[in-house]
Amino acid sequence: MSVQVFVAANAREGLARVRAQLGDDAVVLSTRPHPQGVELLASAYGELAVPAQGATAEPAGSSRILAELARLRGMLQNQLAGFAWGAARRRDPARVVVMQTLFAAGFGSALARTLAARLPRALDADAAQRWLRQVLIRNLPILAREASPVARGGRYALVGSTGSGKTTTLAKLAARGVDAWGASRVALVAADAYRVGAEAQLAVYAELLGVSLHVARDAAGLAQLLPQLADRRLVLIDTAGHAPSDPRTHEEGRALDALGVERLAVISAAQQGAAVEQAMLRFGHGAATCILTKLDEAPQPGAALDSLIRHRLPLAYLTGGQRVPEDLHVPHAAYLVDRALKGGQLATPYALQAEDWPLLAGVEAERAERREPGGQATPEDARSLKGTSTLKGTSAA
Ligand SMILES: Nc1nc2c(ncn2[C@@H]2O[C@H](COP(=O)(O)OP(=O)(O)OP(=O)(O)O)[C@@H](O)[C@H]2O)c(=O)[nH]1
Ligand SMILES: [Mg+2]
Repeated sequence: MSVQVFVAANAREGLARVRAQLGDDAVVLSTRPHPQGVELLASAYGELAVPAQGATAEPAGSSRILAELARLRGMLQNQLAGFAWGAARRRDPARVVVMQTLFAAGFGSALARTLAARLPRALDADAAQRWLRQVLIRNLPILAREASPVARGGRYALVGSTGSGKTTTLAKLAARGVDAWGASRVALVAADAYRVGAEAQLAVYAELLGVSLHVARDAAGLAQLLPQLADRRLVLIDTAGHAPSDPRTHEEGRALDALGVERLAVISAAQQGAAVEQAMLRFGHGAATCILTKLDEAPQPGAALDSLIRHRLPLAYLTGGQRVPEDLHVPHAAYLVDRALKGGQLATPYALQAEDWPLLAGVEAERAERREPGGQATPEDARSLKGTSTLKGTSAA
């Protein structure tokens, strides 16, 4: 039997990886917390039969005992997971409903656990769902309309991962800016010196909108250009997309800060949770506000909402399509939360199945066991819980 080790941020991701690599009928032998989240030992179903025909070599005595111990440990953990799951469902069905709803909608485990722990006691499942919806709505940071970049005016650079929708969104914002301030008071700056055709893409929009287009090859060029645009109420700067891990992301952020240019983080909602989180860490920190793009392509925008809630980065706009300028919207918390929770009803191979829950409960039980007396969070919890300690409308139950 060949056993493979999978390390993932949470049990759901781990299970998805196990299934993707070993097939839907893969068998999870054991789980345990890991500094990066959770470690799963799994094997393909067909490989469970031991040993293969014709195999004659007996494993050495000590390794056979170790292998047997590992097998027993896995069995025991799965049994305990089943008990923990059954107990949690009997003891606290509403909390389980909250966790299930959030996981199904793509929210992450740190927020799901925090909210489940703060659910007021004695609520039935329906009341728990209503409470959850209200808490999410209250905690989703939405920028006030009068504080939006177009309403306030200023100098803004759109920053974000490659292809997140920066240039298209810039054109949509420019159209709003023309409505608010007039074409002569709006300027576009092409500062994407990397991508072939980036400037030409922006030139098309500038011509359509009747606004001026300027080019800045680097920070020095931008520093020279900005004083010439002092009479413009809205200056929108298109930057090159980078992968969040690219070191240029930090350098460019610092250069923009030094020039007094505010950053608008453009983050696609149509990505898996880990990618949203990475983009939020790299482009969201230090940004004035955030724009979520590609909502029309996001079956489960819960991950993006989770990241906004934890990082408390105010959301200024949403985009839900490629049309300029139509597909730019002012966000409404209730709409977004309802849309995210609806995403949980989708049947996809990535959704947790009924038989996966005991496994998750096992990981949770083991995590709880390692907490300090008095309910202190584990180091992993502490790292991933950033921002959730200030959740509004919840108190530890
Ligand atoms: N479905 C959908 N597509 C979008 C949305 N916003 C942008 N796009 C599309 O996404 C693709 C990339 O958009 P760009 O605006 O060029 O993205 P970018 O971030 O400027 O890309 P780089 O400059 O290459 O980093 C284009 O095909 C856009 O039409 C949106 O809200 N929904
Ligand atoms: Mg671009």
